[in-house]
Amino acid sequence: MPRTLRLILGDQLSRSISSLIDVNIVTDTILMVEVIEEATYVRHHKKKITFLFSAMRHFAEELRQEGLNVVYVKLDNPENTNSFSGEVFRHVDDLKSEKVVVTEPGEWRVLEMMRSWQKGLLVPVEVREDGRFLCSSDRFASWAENRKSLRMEYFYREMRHEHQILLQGDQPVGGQWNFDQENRNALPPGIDVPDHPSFPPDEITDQVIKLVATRFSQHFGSLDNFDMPVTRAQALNALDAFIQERLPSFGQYQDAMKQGEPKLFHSMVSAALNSGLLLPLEIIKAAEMAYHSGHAPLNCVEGFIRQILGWREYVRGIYWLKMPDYAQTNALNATRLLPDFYWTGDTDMNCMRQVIEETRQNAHAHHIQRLMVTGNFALLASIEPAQIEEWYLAVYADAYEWVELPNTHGMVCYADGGFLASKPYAASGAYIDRMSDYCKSCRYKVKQKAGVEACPFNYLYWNFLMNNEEILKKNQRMSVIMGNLGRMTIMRKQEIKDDASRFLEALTPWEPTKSL
Ligand code: FAD
Ligand code: DLZ
Ligand code: SF4
Repeated sequence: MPRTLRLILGDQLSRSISSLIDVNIVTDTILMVEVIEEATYVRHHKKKITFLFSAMRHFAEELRQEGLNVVYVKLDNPENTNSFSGEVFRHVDDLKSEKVVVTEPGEWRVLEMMRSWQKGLLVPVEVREDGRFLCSSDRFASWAENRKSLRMEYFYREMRHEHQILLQGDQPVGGQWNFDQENRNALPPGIDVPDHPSFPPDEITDQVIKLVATRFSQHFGSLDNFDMPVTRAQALNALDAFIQERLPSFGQYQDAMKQGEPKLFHSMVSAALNSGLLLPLEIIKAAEMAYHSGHAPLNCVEGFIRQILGWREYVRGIYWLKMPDYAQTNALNATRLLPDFYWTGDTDMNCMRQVIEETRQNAHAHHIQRLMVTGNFALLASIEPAQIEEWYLAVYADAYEWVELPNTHGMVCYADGGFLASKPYAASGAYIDRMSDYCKSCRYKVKQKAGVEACPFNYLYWNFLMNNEEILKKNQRMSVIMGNLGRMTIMRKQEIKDDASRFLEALTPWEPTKSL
């Protein structure tokens, strides 16, 4: 057996990962490294780094308990070269490895890095497919081939068939594939949200918190009250609490937002899932079982499963199908610099302030907060895609480029010209008012359309449609709203433009050299 060096990245913390499948307890070494290059290529949230380093250290311990040889390089190890490449080369040399095995990464940048290793190493480098996903990149490419439109809904139906999820024969249970019409409610008064489970830091996490507080003090985010699950056992415990307590209400309140309740009925599994502590199929099966046992209704279970079996696999498929060119498109020619309040939270717009502050606290915001508050603003204000993408990649504990980029570039910015989303997710203040209670505590008036007191989302929305009229009027799904724009008087259009320029020109752009 060749002496094999098996590199495990921070988002590959699964015992069943392809790079470990044939691990030999005698000849092989598993290498895990904490490196500055990964922690700073965007300035990740302090809690994201803490979560990942702690989860990595716990995973390494579990492998050691199995008797496997693990070399774990901590960030403060003086010999640490602080990059994946540096550490692989150093350890191949030190350990006289005869082969390197790694599972493909979640970012194009790192795949390019891995591809370059073979040139510098005299031993073979094997990059294996990541079998944790339910649709391989090749399978997605064959689905996408010769299709005019790559709508998620059709992909999702094929995945339901392929993995035999919520099916009766070859038909969907309940007679429909999608129950979204039951899933768009605001939160009625008096609804209690069950407590989310909390996992206080152990000694390993405490050490990481100290390290991150010293080494990454300039990064965005609070380290207070860290309580994320950092082991597989804790992540399974968190999943179980979701299935028991929140899944039965997940569907109808999935799009709701409430001040002071950042997590609502969401699963909060994304950081554990994307780092490998949980696997997608086990989450899907647990939800499906809750339907079959009568514990949770179909609209909730189907809605939840669609997010993981549908959206999650779909955005990954798009990422690998379209990269690296995908990241370069800018269909709406958006060029504005990111306003500094994305980092400081210092804005009078209450919805933005709440979501940014919760993001600072938790390294998390739920989907509609990301899409229809911070994302909607970025779209309406024509923020350059790369600027807002960097923000999303840095601030969320679940963010890796394969999932962050299609959501931000495609869904939020419409920068791919409608490849992923059939129309821009643009909305005025009325949407945020309908789905949240933010507007009640805002200095702006959501019902007011013009002037300094008016909700900025209102005039920015129409200003966005005017600025992009030539492109958007070709979109069938925008025809009603573009018709309304067409009927607007010149005076009203001028009023919108004046309000929008006054507001946008007053924004302070973020200076990347500032500390956070
Ligand atoms: P739930 O609401 O409970 O949903 C369950 C799971 O479904 C999630 O954990 C996730 O794995 C999956 N899911 C749901 N929506 C999506 C989606 N649109 N794309 C992919 N998976 C989805 N999700 C990430 O995991 N990482 C990201 O970096 C990320 N960036 C985003 C950026 C933007 C601009 C937007 C609009 C969405 C982004 N999402 C991202 C999707 C979604 O917001 C998060 O998956 C979700 O908020 C995680 O919380 P949860 O686990 O409680 O999710
Ligand atoms: C996000 C991240 C951070 C902050 N640090 C590390 C690290 O020190 N070591 C590591 O192996 N992985 C880290 N990661 C996750 C990687 O960025 C991720 O594996 C790649 O982006 C590929 O998806
Ligand atoms: Fe946001 Fe406008 Fe509502 Fe204020 S009034 S919270 S800015 S939507």
